[in-house]
Amino acid sequence: MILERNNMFNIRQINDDLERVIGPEYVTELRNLMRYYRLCQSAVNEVGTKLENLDGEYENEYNHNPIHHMEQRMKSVDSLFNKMKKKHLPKTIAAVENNIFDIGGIRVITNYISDVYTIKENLISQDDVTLLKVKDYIRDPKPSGYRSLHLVVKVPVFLSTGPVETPVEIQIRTVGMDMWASLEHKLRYKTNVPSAKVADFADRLVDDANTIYKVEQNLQTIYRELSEPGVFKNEE
Ligand code: 0O2
Repeated sequence: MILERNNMFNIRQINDDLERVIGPEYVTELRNLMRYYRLCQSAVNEVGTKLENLDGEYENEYNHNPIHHMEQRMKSVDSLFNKMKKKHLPKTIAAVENNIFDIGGIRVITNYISDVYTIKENLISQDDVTLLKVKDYIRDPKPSGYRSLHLVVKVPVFLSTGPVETPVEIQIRTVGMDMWASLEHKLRYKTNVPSAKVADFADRLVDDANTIYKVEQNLQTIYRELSEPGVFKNEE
């Protein structure tokens, strides 16, 4: 399993971006936001390690890797403040802590559909993991065709002053769902085509997402029939 670290914590970059967005005069707010970014980075590392351990355990016990690969990322300062603007929030640490839970994010790409739920159940059953939010876009896909299971969890980050419960967003989806999402994202945002033109293709994109889902269901059925019992605990 490969762990990719994208757009991770770069202290100077984050500091410069925060100064640019909220202004250097707000020294206390800057320091608090920097501290929060650091906490979120640590929380992402904690959850990443938990997921690596789970994958290793399944490999040992069942000769099966639920996780194909993982990507960790920190939300850019621009993306954070765009989201805050959309939600009409002030540029303060309190507003960030109370409303934004995806500064630290992990995307877990699984081999099979059922692995998505295996990962979820095994992770949230751990004593130091608190589940804050679940959005199941696999059982209930978005109108775009997007499928993924989104969780927000809190884990303790241990500082000299004691543990600080810190949120991490986890997006869990299969290889096929991820392939569709990354290409659809590029089609939607990265082409210079007007969005009305992209909208003409919406039905085809939904059809493609459904086709990929059916293929993944078939592959899972074949794999289940070929593999030893216990591999898929959370059948779809
Ligand atoms: P980035 O920079 O990747 O983080 P919230 O207010 O936090 O509860 P949120 O985050 O606005 O809700 O909404 P949602 O839809 O639960 O999750 C947003 C993320 O899901 C997006 O991140 C995408 O990564 C992904 N996503 C949601 N819908 C689609 C879709 O139709 N197509 C694709 N390709 N991805 C989708 P961002 O916003 O891009 O930011």
